[in-house]
Amino acid sequence: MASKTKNARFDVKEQFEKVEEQFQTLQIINEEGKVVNESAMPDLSDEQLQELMRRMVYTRILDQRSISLNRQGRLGFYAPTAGQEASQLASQFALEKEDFILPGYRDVPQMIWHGLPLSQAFLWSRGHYEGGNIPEGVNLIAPQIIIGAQYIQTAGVALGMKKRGKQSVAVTYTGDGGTSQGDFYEGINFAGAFNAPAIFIVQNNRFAISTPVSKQTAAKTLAQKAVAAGIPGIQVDGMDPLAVYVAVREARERAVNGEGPTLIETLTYRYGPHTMAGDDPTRYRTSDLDNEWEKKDPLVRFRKFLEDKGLWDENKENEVIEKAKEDIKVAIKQADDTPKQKVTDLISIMHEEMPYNLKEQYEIYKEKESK
Ligand SMILES: Cc1ncc(C[n+]2csc(CCOP(=O)(O)OP(=O)(O)O)c2C)c(N)n1
Repeated sequence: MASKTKNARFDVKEQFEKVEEQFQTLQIINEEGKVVNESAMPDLSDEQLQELMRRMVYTRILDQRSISLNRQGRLGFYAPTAGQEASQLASQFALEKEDFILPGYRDVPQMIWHGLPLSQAFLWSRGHYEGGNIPEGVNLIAPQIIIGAQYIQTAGVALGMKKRGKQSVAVTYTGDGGTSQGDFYEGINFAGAFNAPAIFIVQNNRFAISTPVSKQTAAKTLAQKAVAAGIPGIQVDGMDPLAVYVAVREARERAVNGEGPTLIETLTYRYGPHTMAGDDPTRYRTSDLDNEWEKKDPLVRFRKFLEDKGLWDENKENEVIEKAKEDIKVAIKQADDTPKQKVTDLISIMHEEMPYNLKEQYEIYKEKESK
């Protein structure tokens, strides 16, 4: 009897380990920009490859300028993005305009490339209602600050798309810390149960503010959390834009073909602080770890890959840098020129039809504002 129990325990462990071991990291181009997985190469034209690089360079400049603008007091909340460009931009690049993005606070770049004007991104950072007043036809909502909460909303949006017979997907992002939230599990489970066309992306940048992922969970990968929800999960090198693109593109194809949701973990790193509110990364990250991830820089590796193909050079890079700087200058001026917000503005964009209790408040503020 005793030996049977022993064997049974051993079997459980073995079965579990087999599942964990299946989550290998998908990589297509390595740190040197060399293709290591030819068979997984996405079908992208030269122009598309260049466009992806352009967006990554542009976004790195936007990050640098946003940090300066924040320090000058010209922006409010800002969560730095350098290091996460492949994870953020290649995932958005794999989507179509009709797909719906439910972002977290660090996902402003995806919003911009999905159609949000830069001036509105700046206004969102300032807490101005116009920042959350998403233009008609741009399929996204303002970023969620409550970590993991947008996973639930995404399951709902995806189910709504399915019920309306749309050929589109709902996509959301959270960080490694977000995967410890109850909302994360509820969202992926619900989407799995209802076979909803959702893509759940976990940008594992190794830290939830100062908490390392090793203290966040006993799980070896975050992708394996998909198993409990009965949906496919994949871990990709989040510093490799092509690996991210392929994983999201294939998840999208499966979703619109009625094959349900996917969980994608991108292994990435944020080079800057958590936000500009004052955390000091040197207190929770070693310079050795920073150096290790600097070598994986998505811009450096993609630049090498494109240069080897004769698709990128210094002139092209400088053109993008100048364009980004110019756009930012114009957009921050537009944000500055936007009239100060009134309480009535905020109330009037909240609902399609204003509920009676808000109508009362609206009238009170309208009266005050007219004085
Ligand atoms: C439900 C909830 N709990 C706590 C917080 C405070 N908080 C803000 S960001 C953050 C860390 C999030 O880390 P992660 O999910 O890894 O995302 P990252 O910031 O690294 O992109 C925490 C705990 C929050 N916003 N929401």
